Amino acid sequence: MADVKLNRIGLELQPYRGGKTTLCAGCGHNAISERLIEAFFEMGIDPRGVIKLSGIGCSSKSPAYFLGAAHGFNSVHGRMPSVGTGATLANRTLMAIGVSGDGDTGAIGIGQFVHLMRRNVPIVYIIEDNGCYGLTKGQFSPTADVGSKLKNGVVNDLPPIDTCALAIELGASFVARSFSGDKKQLSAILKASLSHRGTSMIDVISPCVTFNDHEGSTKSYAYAKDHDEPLGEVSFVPYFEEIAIDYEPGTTTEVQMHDGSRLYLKKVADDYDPTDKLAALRLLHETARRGEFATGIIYIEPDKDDFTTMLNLVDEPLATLPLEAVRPGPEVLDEIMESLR
Ligand SMILES: Cc1ncc(C[n+]2csc(CCOP(=O)(O)OP(=O)(O)O)c2C)c(N)n1
Ligand code: SF4
Ligand SMILES: [Mg+2]
Repeated sequence: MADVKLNRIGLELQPYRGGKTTLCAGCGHNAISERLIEAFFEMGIDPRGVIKLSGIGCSSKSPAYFLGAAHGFNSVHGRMPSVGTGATLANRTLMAIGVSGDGDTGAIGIGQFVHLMRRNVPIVYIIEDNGCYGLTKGQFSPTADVGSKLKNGVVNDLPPIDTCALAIELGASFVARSFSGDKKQLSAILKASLSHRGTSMIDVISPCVTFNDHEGSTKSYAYAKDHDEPLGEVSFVPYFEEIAIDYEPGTTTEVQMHDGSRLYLKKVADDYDPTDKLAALRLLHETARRGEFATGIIYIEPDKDDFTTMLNLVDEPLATLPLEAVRPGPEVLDEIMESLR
């Protein structure tokens, strides 16, 4: 019998896989599921300690196709952030991963998205961004660019929402953009996001091959390939690996993650500092003005307190606290009332 490959916690790949995909062959969302399977397996994260969350859309169906052994909650359209916030507060030991679409996040769910970002809730929040409502046959979504064309020739004349700029502005502490066709970059970003404490917001350009992959679309494979401006190479070294990265001083930014992992961001043209909020926003505006999109880790604030820390939650999950601890009884209420006199 051939040797089965086990990861560092002794698990096979199988519990990291999910059901067979029902999405269209070639859909960018399938490639993202593949990268997630690899990232969780290689990071040695036990899927039984993970909760997958989503809203509604083709993208929101994809948690069914990875990490079959994890917990899952496929919520209502645009409502995944509040369900995710509740889950992470009720059980802070769970690792939360949310998958949404550009419609699910940018349209019906924008209010919920905004509050998730400003709270820095500990969750990896992925937007599978195809610039359209794939599940309902390809109408423009709020991330569609001005001038982008539908298959039937209709041109979008509304300005797009840049979810990365919004997330940075609002307080997310790890913000990245990638492309479903860039295996290496997406893998490194996903692994780094799994080491981050706080909100990791990752917008992944993920072409809809059925409704938005034609000429004139700015979310097609061809357009994404030609207009992707990587910020430089992203290398991630998890805390359990001892790899020395050789680099010329001044060419690479090293970021220490809170679990001891290290992130190396190789600079391209000019000195880009991913910890500088204003520089990150400027970069997003400048690239968008040129019709390009920057990919890589755009902003990172590794030491920012996450929502559970801000709330000073007890270590034991609220969900398993004994009744005496969560229902202190009338005498405690009387005492509080007395102290307020
Ligand atoms: C309350 C509500 N309104 C509208 C819909 C119809 N609907 C289903 S999916 C969807 C948009 C999905 O787009 P997106 O989030 O970008 O996901 P994609 O299918 O493109 O991956 C809409 C409008 C719905 N299911 N529920
Ligand atoms: S309709 Fe588009 S987004 Fe939905 S599964 Fe097919 S290719 Fe993917
Ligand atoms: Mg979409």
